[in-house]
Amino acid sequence: MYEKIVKGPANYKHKLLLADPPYHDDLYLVSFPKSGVTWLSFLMANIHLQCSRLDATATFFNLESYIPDIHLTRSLKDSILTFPGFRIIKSHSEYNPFYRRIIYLMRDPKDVMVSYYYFMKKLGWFNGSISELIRSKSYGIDAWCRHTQSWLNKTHAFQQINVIKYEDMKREPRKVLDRVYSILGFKLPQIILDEAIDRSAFDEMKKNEEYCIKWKLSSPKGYSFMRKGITGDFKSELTEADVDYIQNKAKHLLEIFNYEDILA
Ligand code: PPS
Repeated sequence: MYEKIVKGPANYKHKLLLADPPYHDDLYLVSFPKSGVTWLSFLMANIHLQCSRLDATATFFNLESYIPDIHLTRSLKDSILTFPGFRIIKSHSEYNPFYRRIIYLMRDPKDVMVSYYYFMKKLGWFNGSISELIRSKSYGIDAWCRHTQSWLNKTHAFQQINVIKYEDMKREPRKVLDRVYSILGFKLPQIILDEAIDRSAFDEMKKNEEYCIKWKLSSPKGYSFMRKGITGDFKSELTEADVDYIQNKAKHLLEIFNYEDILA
Protein backbone atom coordinates (compact mmCIF):
# COMPACT_ATOMS: atom_id res chain seq x y z
CA MET A 1 0.00 0.00 0.00
CA TYR A 2 2.83 2.40 0.94
CA GLU A 3 4.56 1.71 -2.39
CA LYS A 4 1.31 2.38 -4.23
CA ILE A 5 0.90 5.75 -2.56
CA VAL A 6 4.51 6.80 -2.96
CA LYS A 7 4.56 5.87 -6.62
CA GLY A 8 0.98 6.93 -7.35
CA PRO A 9 -0.11 10.28 -8.75
CA ALA A 10 1.05 11.74 -5.51
CA ASN A 11 1.01 14.90 -4.61
CA TYR A 12 3.55 17.57 -4.90
CA LYS A 13 2.06 19.36 -1.90
CA HIS A 14 2.76 16.38 0.37
CA LYS A 15 6.34 16.04 -0.83
CA LEU A 16 6.99 19.71 -0.09
CA LEU A 17 6.48 18.88 3.58
CA LEU A 18 8.62 15.75 3.60
CA ALA A 19 12.19 15.64 4.89
CA ASP A 20 14.86 15.38 2.20
CA PRO A 21 16.20 12.73 2.31
CA PRO A 22 13.33 10.99 4.11
CA TYR A 23 14.22 8.24 6.59
CA HIS A 24 11.86 5.37 7.29
CA ASP A 25 12.01 6.04 11.06
CA ASP A 26 11.48 9.84 10.99
CA LEU A 27 8.97 10.86 13.65
CA TYR A 28 6.73 13.82 12.82
CA LEU A 29 5.14 16.02 15.50
CA VAL A 30 2.02 17.14 13.63
CA SER A 31 -0.49 19.75 14.75
CA PHE A 32 -2.80 22.47 13.56
CA PRO A 33 -1.04 25.81 14.24
CA LYS A 34 -1.16 27.14 17.81
CA SER A 35 -1.80 23.76 19.42
CA GLY A 36 1.37 23.88 21.53
CA VAL A 37 3.87 22.05 19.34
CA THR A 38 6.73 24.41 20.28
CA TRP A 39 6.25 23.45 23.94
CA LEU A 40 6.18 19.75 23.03
CA SER A 41 9.36 20.28 20.98
CA PHE A 42 11.09 22.00 23.94
CA LEU A 43 10.07 19.15 26.24
CA MET A 44 11.36 16.48 23.89
CA ALA A 45 14.57 18.36 23.05
CA ASN A 46 15.26 18.82 26.77
CA ILE A 47 14.79 15.09 27.31
CA HIS A 48 17.00 14.15 24.36
CA LEU A 49 19.77 16.53 25.42
CA GLN A 50 19.94 14.90 28.85
CA CYS A 51 19.76 11.37 27.43
CA SER A 52 22.51 12.28 24.96
CA ARG A 53 24.58 13.49 27.96
CA LEU A 54 24.94 17.00 26.55
CA ASP A 55 25.24 19.91 28.93
CA ALA A 56 22.75 22.15 27.10
CA THR A 57 19.16 23.32 27.33
CA ALA A 58 16.68 23.85 24.51
CA THR A 59 16.24 27.51 23.57
CA PHE A 60 14.44 29.44 20.85
CA PHE A 61 17.88 29.91 19.34
CA ASN A 62 18.92 26.24 19.14
CA LEU A 63 15.60 24.35 18.93
CA GLU A 64 15.79 24.06 15.15
CA SER A 65 19.01 22.00 15.48
CA TYR A 66 17.23 19.39 17.57
CA ILE A 67 13.67 19.39 16.27
CA PRO A 68 13.61 21.08 12.87
CA ASP A 69 10.50 22.67 11.41
CA ILE A 70 9.71 21.19 8.00
CA HIS A 71 8.12 24.51 6.97
CA LEU A 72 11.49 26.24 7.41
CA THR A 73 13.74 23.66 5.78
CA ARG A 74 13.29 20.32 4.05
CA SER A 75 16.96 19.55 3.69
CA LEU A 76 17.64 17.68 6.88
CA LYS A 77 20.81 16.09 8.14
CA ASP A 78 21.14 13.29 10.66
CA SER A 79 20.25 14.34 14.19
CA ILE A 80 23.17 15.76 16.16
CA LEU A 81 21.81 13.99 19.25
CA THR A 82 22.64 10.38 20.07
CA PHE A 83 19.21 9.86 21.66
CA PRO A 84 16.62 8.68 20.62
CA GLY A 85 18.37 7.46 17.45
CA PHE A 86 15.90 8.87 14.93
CA ARG A 87 14.97 12.33 13.72
CA ILE A 88 12.03 14.28 15.09
CA ILE A 89 10.46 16.87 12.82
CA LYS A 90 7.79 19.50 13.48
CA SER A 91 5.04 19.84 10.87
CA HIS A 92 1.65 21.50 10.41
CA SER A 93 0.86 19.30 7.40
CA GLU A 94 -2.67 18.15 6.75
CA TYR A 95 -2.80 14.41 6.11
CA ASN A 96 0.48 13.37 4.51
CA PRO A 97 0.81 9.85 3.08
CA PHE A 98 4.60 10.01 3.31
CA TYR A 99 4.77 10.29 7.08
CA ARG A 100 5.05 6.88 8.72
CA ARG A 101 5.34 7.75 12.43
CA ILE A 102 3.22 10.59 13.75
CA ILE A 103 2.44 12.15 17.09
CA TYR A 104 -0.64 14.29 16.52
CA LEU A 105 -1.05 17.11 19.03
CA MET A 106 -4.59 18.40 19.61
CA ARG A 107 -5.83 21.44 21.49
CA ASP A 108 -9.34 22.70 22.19
CA PRO A 109 -10.13 24.52 18.94
CA LYS A 110 -11.75 27.41 20.84
CA ASP A 111 -8.40 28.18 22.48
CA VAL A 112 -6.60 27.50 19.20
CA MET A 113 -8.77 30.12 17.46
CA VAL A 114 -7.94 32.73 20.11
CA SER A 115 -4.22 31.98 19.95
CA TYR A 116 -4.27 31.97 16.14
CA TYR A 117 -6.09 35.29 16.05
CA TYR A 118 -3.45 37.07 18.17
CA PHE A 119 -0.67 35.40 16.20
CA MET A 120 -2.08 36.45 12.80
CA LYS A 121 -2.86 39.93 14.01
CA LYS A 122 0.61 40.53 15.45
CA LEU A 123 2.22 39.43 12.23
CA GLY A 124 -0.19 41.62 10.22
CA TRP A 125 -1.48 38.58 8.31
CA PHE A 126 -5.11 39.08 9.31
CA ASN A 127 -6.88 42.37 9.86
CA GLY A 128 -10.42 41.29 10.71
CA SER A 129 -12.07 40.57 14.03
CA ILE A 130 -11.73 37.35 15.98
CA SER A 131 -15.26 36.37 14.85
CA GLU A 132 -14.17 36.84 11.25
CA LEU A 133 -11.09 34.67 11.77
CA ILE A 134 -13.21 31.89 13.25
CA ARG A 135 -15.41 32.02 10.14
CA SER A 136 -12.50 32.25 7.68
CA LYS A 137 -12.23 29.16 5.44
CA SER A 138 -8.41 29.38 5.46
CA TYR A 139 -7.67 29.89 9.17
CA GLY A 140 -10.87 29.35 11.10
CA ILE A 141 -12.76 26.39 12.48
CA ASP A 142 -13.31 24.94 8.99
CA ALA A 143 -9.52 24.78 8.56
CA TRP A 144 -9.13 23.13 12.00
CA CYS A 145 -11.81 20.53 11.12
CA ARG A 146 -10.21 19.91 7.72
CA HIS A 147 -6.80 19.33 9.35
CA THR A 148 -8.06 17.04 12.09
CA GLN A 149 -10.52 15.18 9.88
CA SER A 150 -7.86 14.59 7.23
CA TRP A 151 -5.71 12.58 9.66
CA LEU A 152 -8.76 10.79 10.99
CA ASN A 153 -10.11 9.77 7.57
CA LYS A 154 -7.03 8.98 5.61
CA THR A 155 -4.38 7.50 7.91
CA HIS A 156 -3.40 4.04 6.59
CA ALA A 157 -2.49 0.94 8.55
CA PHE A 158 1.21 1.34 7.68
CA GLN A 159 1.22 4.74 9.41
CA GLN A 160 1.52 4.83 13.18
CA ILE A 161 -0.37 7.78 14.65
CA ASN A 162 -0.84 8.63 18.32
CA VAL A 163 -2.88 11.55 19.58
CA ILE A 164 -1.91 13.66 22.59
CA LYS A 165 -3.61 16.74 23.97
CA TYR A 166 -2.34 20.14 25.09
CA GLU A 167 -4.79 20.09 27.99
CA ASP A 168 -3.30 16.81 29.27
CA MET A 169 0.20 18.24 28.93
CA LYS A 170 -0.91 21.16 31.11
CA ARG A 171 -2.57 18.90 33.68
CA GLU A 172 -0.17 15.97 33.78
CA PRO A 173 2.94 16.60 31.71
CA ARG A 174 4.83 13.71 33.23
CA LYS A 175 2.08 11.23 32.38
CA VAL A 176 1.89 12.47 28.79
CA LEU A 177 5.65 12.21 28.37
CA ASP A 178 5.67 8.73 29.90
CA ARG A 179 3.06 7.71 27.35
CA VAL A 180 4.87 9.32 24.41
CA TYR A 181 8.14 7.56 25.25
CA SER A 182 6.53 4.22 25.93
CA ILE A 183 4.97 4.45 22.44
CA LEU A 184 8.48 5.11 21.14
CA GLY A 185 9.83 2.11 23.07
CA PHE A 186 11.54 3.83 26.03
CA LYS A 187 11.01 3.90 29.76
CA LEU A 188 12.78 7.03 30.95
CA PRO A 189 13.79 7.92 34.53
CA GLN A 190 11.34 10.33 36.18
CA ILE A 191 14.21 12.63 37.09
CA ILE A 192 14.92 13.25 33.41
CA LEU A 193 11.26 13.93 32.64
CA ASP A 194 10.92 16.28 35.62
CA GLU A 195 14.04 18.21 34.65
CA ALA A 196 12.75 18.60 31.09
CA ILE A 197 9.35 19.77 32.38
CA ASP A 198 11.06 22.41 34.56
CA ARG A 199 13.31 23.62 31.77
CA SER A 200 10.32 23.88 29.41
CA ALA A 201 7.95 25.62 31.82
CA PHE A 202 6.04 28.57 30.35
CA ASP A 203 7.96 31.14 32.44
CA GLU A 204 11.33 29.63 31.49
CA MET A 205 10.46 29.66 27.80
CA LYS A 206 9.17 33.23 28.11
CA LYS A 207 12.41 34.35 29.78
CA ASN A 208 14.36 32.69 27.01
CA GLU A 209 12.22 34.37 24.35
CA GLU A 210 12.76 37.79 25.97
CA TYR A 211 16.53 37.14 26.10
CA CYS A 212 16.58 36.15 22.41
CA ILE A 213 14.61 39.26 21.45
CA LYS A 214 16.77 41.56 23.59
CA TRP A 215 20.04 40.29 22.12
CA LYS A 216 18.56 39.92 18.65
CA LEU A 217 19.33 36.22 18.66
CA SER A 218 16.99 34.75 16.15
CA SER A 219 13.77 34.61 18.09
CA PRO A 220 12.26 32.39 15.43
CA LYS A 221 8.92 34.03 15.91
CA GLY A 222 10.04 37.66 16.13
CA TYR A 223 7.19 38.75 18.39
CA SER A 224 5.80 37.80 21.76
CA PHE A 225 5.13 34.16 20.94
CA MET A 226 4.78 33.14 24.58
CA ARG A 227 1.37 34.74 25.03
CA LYS A 228 -0.61 33.13 27.88
CA GLY A 229 -0.17 29.36 27.70
CA ILE A 230 -3.42 28.53 29.47
CA THR A 231 -6.50 26.40 28.85
CA GLY A 232 -9.96 27.96 28.64
CA ASP A 233 -8.74 31.38 27.48
CA PHE A 234 -11.66 31.40 25.04
CA LYS A 235 -14.05 32.01 27.94
CA SER A 236 -12.91 35.60 28.25
CA GLU A 237 -12.16 36.17 24.55
CA LEU A 238 -15.09 34.71 22.58
CA THR A 239 -18.75 35.63 22.47
CA GLU A 240 -21.40 32.99 23.04
CA ALA A 241 -22.24 33.13 19.34
CA ASP A 242 -18.60 32.41 18.43
CA VAL A 243 -18.43 29.48 20.85
CA ASP A 244 -21.70 28.07 19.46
CA TYR A 245 -20.44 28.47 15.91
CA ILE A 246 -17.24 26.53 16.70
CA GLN A 247 -19.04 23.84 18.62
CA ASN A 248 -21.63 23.29 15.90
CA LYS A 249 -18.98 23.07 13.21
CA ALA A 250 -16.65 20.80 15.21
CA LYS A 251 -19.24 18.82 17.20
CA HIS A 252 -18.43 15.46 15.68
CA LEU A 253 -14.66 15.84 16.17
CA LEU A 254 -15.00 17.17 19.70
CA GLU A 255 -16.99 14.08 20.57
CA ILE A 256 -14.57 11.67 18.91
CA PHE A 257 -11.59 13.17 20.71
CA ASN A 258 -13.38 13.25 24.02
CA TYR A 259 -13.60 17.01 24.29
CA GLU A 260 -17.26 16.77 25.28
CA ASP A 261 -16.35 17.67 28.85
CA ILE A 262 -15.44 21.13 27.65
CA LEU A 263 -18.61 21.65 25.63
CA ALA A 264 -20.67 24.43 27.14
S1 PPS B 1 2.99 27.53 16.27
O1 PPS B 1 3.26 28.97 15.91
O2 PPS B 1 1.88 26.98 15.48
O3 PPS B 1 4.19 26.70 16.21
O4 PPS B 1 2.46 27.62 17.78
P1 PPS B 1 2.42 26.44 18.83
O5 PPS B 1 3.74 26.26 19.45
O6 PPS B 1 1.77 25.22 18.24
O7 PPS B 1 1.38 27.00 19.91
C1 PPS B 1 1.60 28.23 20.58
C2 PPS B 1 0.77 28.20 21.86
O8 PPS B 1 1.44 27.36 22.82
C3 PPS B 1 1.65 28.09 24.02
N1 PPS B 1 2.85 27.62 24.74
C4 PPS B 1 2.80 27.06 25.95
N2 PPS B 1 1.77 26.73 26.78
C5 PPS B 1 2.07 26.18 27.99
N3 PPS B 1 3.34 25.96 28.40
C6 PPS B 1 4.40 26.26 27.62
N4 PPS B 1 5.64 26.02 28.07
C7 PPS B 1 4.15 26.82 26.33
N5 PPS B 1 4.94 27.24 25.31
C8 PPS B 1 4.13 27.72 24.35
C9 PPS B 1 1.82 29.52 23.50
O9 PPS B 1 1.72 30.46 24.55
C10 PPS B 1 0.68 29.58 22.49
O10 PPS B 1 -0.61 29.58 23.12
P2 PPS B 1 -1.38 30.92 23.56
O11 PPS B 1 -2.78 30.47 23.93
O12 PPS B 1 -1.38 31.86 22.40
O13 PPS B 1 -0.64 31.45 24.77
